[in-house]
Amino acid sequence: MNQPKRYTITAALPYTNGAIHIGHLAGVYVPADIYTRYLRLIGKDVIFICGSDEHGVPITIKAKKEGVTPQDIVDKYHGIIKTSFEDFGISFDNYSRTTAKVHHETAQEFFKTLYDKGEFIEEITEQLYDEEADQFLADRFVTGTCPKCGNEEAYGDQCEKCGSSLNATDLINPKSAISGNVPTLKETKHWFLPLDKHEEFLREWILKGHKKDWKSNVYGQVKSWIDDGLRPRAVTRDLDWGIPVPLKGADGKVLYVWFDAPIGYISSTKEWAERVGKDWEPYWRDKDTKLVHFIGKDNIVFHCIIFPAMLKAEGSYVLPDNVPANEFLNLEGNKLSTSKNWAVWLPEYLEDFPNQQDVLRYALTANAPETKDNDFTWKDFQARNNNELVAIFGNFINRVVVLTDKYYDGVAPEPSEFSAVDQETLAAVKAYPDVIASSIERYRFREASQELINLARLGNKYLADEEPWKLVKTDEARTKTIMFVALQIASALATLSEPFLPFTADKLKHILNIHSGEAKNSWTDISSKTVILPTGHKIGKAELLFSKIEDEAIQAQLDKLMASKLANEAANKKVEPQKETISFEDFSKLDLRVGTIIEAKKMPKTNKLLVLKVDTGIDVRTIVSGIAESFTAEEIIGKRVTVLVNLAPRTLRGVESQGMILMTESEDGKLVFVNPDTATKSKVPNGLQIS
Ligand code: B3M
Ligand code: ZN
Repeated sequence: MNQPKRYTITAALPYTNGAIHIGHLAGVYVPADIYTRYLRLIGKDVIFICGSDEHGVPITIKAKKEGVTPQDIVDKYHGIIKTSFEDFGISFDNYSRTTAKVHHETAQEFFKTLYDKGEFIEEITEQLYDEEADQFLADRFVTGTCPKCGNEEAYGDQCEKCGSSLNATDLINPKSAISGNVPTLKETKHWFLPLDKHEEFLREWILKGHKKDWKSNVYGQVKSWIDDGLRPRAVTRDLDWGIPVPLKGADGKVLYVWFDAPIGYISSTKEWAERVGKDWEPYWRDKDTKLVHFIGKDNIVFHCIIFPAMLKAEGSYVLPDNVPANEFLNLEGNKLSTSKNWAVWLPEYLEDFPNQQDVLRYALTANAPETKDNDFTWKDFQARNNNELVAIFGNFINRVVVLTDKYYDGVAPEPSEFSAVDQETLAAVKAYPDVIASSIERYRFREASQELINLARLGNKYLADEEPWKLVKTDEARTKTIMFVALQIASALATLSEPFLPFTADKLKHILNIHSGEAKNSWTDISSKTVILPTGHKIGKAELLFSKIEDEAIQAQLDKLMASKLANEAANKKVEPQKETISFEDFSKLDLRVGTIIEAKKMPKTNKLLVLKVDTGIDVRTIVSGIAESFTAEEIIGKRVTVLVNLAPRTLRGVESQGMILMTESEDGKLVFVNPDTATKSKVPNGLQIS
């Protein structure tokens, strides 16, 4: 595309069935915000569009679970999510919601246009049905095995493991998420978008058009779907929560959430235009508009195949120029999980780290899952803050401001002749806007954030090498020149850090007193202006930009995570139902003895079995026990254990086992020995001897 006239930047509409966590920020919203803030800083006409995705089965499931209406659920989480985005400086021009009237109208109009153009296949097909719940099963109302990758937790519309988009009837061994029953099949009418009809267009547009600047993880997924062959997909559902299908005879049917949600970008744009008195159409219908969708990898098929096919079929819209989807972020080695509460929720983060949004923005950007899944660890978070933001960025700024204040009462000094190092440094500063821009324009935000830190590193090194604090007594002219150069770097950081660290940039502009006037700079000013911060300019007082994060604060987060893991496991612990009742006669046949393990070694070629020599008090015998994953051979030698001695011998991997060591599970699910209190002779009624 030639130089775009304007940009429409969208970020995936978050489902309003829960708060948002660090994975959402890392995957979608911080990269989108960096890109948009940068475009604004270089003077582009750009809109940043998002909103809450308020339809879909997950919301109705949550409402049912909490005994409230879906509207209650979306009202609650729309507010929480919108506030989180504001708190973290995600600078949308408009954040709407798909229950808004403008969206219902826009989505219904879009559907009607396609219907009137004959773009749908209208068909009565057999769909999965839950007789007990008396409702059709679609999307997350049904789970089963993915026919593509074998994932047993695939949903009716999508497999989150391989990303495939599915029709519910594709699932192997489907099970109703409502009653748990096996669904039956029942006829119902739906409208299908014939994706196969758009295959040639998609091939041409993506594969032959060879979206060279599309990320390889995105291009690869799309290519494999197209190569697998595209099929018609139902764009309506038999649900009571969603946007009614605008056709006669479609009572009780709503638009499929993934049909209506992407249209939410358009309706949110309309809402914005209405509010600011602008025309929305150029942002969606002018071929000189660059449309970019920021999403997570699980949304690729909807944004690269289905929505473009819809836009193409409708005929009046531009197509996305790029869809720079990120991979997933994990947390401390495990997949982020809302249901398992294995997450760092944004509201909670702010409680524990008040006013430190930029630290999280930076840590998530520096470690973003841009090309592969990546792991967020609290240790890395602490290191990014302490070793980079505090020790490099903050330390440099603090020294510049304190010394300028101390030597010149905060007034930028007049430099004398620049040394070769000064000239190299100033030249390097002027190159940074393009260096950082080059990474941002290629959606490489990790790389861009490191270039920003390199600029701070340059400043830190320059001061450390030039040591103005030593020269100030002997060479005033040189000291003034050094401080002048250092102030240029500090001022450049205030502008170039804004996309990444908006709160810090604002604070730094306040400290340097460059919010307005001659010293205020645009992105390109940093390269083009001879002087970025002029002599005579009076800066403000020093304030710390970042503060060190102590080990205790990190340990507290790790403890919190572990506590929520245990709580979740306890809450979801499946207690095995009691086995069938046995008679006392049966029970009295058991001969339990207290024995001592006198030898233990691993069974070759298996991870589960230990071969034990146990002194049962009757004899020393061999017992094979499946405890190798919970105990090492060394640690159990000498242990007193409860042994069922009259169990018929069994041969396991060629070793005869003559009895069984009794084990049970502790509260936290760990395997433990059934330990006798003390080794005393105690007669239990009817001769059950525990000795
Ligand atoms: N709400 C899925 C998600 O939150 C969906 C995105 C819609 S973007 C149009 O991952
Ligand atoms: Zn799959």
